[in-house]
Amino acid sequence: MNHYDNRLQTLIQQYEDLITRKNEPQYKNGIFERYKFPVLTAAHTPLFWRYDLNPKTNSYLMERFMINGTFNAGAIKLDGKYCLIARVEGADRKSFFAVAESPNGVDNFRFWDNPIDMPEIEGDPDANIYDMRLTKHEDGWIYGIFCSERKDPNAPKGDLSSAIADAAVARTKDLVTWERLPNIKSKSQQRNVVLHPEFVNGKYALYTRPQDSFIDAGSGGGIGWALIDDIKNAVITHEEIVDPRYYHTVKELKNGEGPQPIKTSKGWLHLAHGVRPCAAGLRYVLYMYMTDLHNPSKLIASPGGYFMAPEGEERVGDVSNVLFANGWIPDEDGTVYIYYASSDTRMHVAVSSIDRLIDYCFNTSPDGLRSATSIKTIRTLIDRNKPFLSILKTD
Ligand code: M1P
Repeated sequence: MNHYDNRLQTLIQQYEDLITRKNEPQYKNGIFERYKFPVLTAAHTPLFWRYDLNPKTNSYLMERFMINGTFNAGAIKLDGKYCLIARVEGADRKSFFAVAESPNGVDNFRFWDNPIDMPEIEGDPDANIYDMRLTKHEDGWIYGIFCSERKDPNAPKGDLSSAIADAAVARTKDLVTWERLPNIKSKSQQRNVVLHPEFVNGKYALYTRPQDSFIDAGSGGGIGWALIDDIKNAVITHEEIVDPRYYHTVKELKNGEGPQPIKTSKGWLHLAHGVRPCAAGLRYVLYMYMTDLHNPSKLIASPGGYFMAPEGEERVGDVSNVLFANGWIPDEDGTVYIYYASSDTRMHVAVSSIDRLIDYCFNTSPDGLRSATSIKTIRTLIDRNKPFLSILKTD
């Protein structure tokens, strides 16, 4: 076999081994089970996206389009398949969206043949698009709300970094063909905007994240809520804060809504990310909260601390010390597949259930904001455990 054929056989074998590798749950805290292997990495992207397979024009069989990472994926179950719309980032730093589907939600994710051809807005093209949240709305459409980034036209000469984040809207029925709607108009920059799946008072409702600049949430007080008259020309006129940021919490610096909330008999379940500053830079963790079933902007449970934080290899990547989630799938039997990205590099899955997540939200103490309140919480637990201590004895 010549060099080309040899390399091709190796690549095909490695690729199929990776895609078909069985994933395994890891049991730890009882709240969820993380799965051992990432569900999507750069190496999961099809060989025919990366290689020119013609031996005449690529005799060395080199990559012609390099992929840097696959992360921050929206998620939805469609026609019985677990679908992720991943943020695929090329070596050129540009992101685009692509669907990968799995028959069981935990492994065997395979990308569809073509990335999504997301329409641009005429006359105002995005420099970069990423982090789609998918909402199957009661109006019958599947909406994707994502960040549309462009260079700040008002940046001083020589400033090549200032950028503007807008919330972009597109809709589809099949994840293949997308209708792009105008970006959401807002007085501040917006990222991490999520469409609520139901009408509220006859209007579309958004979870928002007002921010002073591209990176800094600044005076934006946390995760907001806004009602929208017309999704085809969405304007945020009034925002109220649903889940505020606080000093010395996991969401001190900023927070952002994760996937579309899940409706349960006890209220709406929310997954979000919280960011705090530290000597190593920014630390992104996931946390949960719940809002009222009949008033989704009213906070009813706010468990303190993080729900998930980076562990092991999750800690390292392009932007290290980051967990970020914008996709989860509640199954018919109450199982919840939580898709999360680590360090802006790869996708993972953790599995829980609606019942366990509700239990977690209502039975984890809120952050008391002081060391003394944490001591009180643990002392209360120790006291309640006194009658049960004998069950921990091993002799
Ligand atoms: O690099 C970590 C994350 O930073 C941003 O998150 P936020 O909107 O909260 O600032 C986003 O760029 C996100 O994509 C990224 O994962």
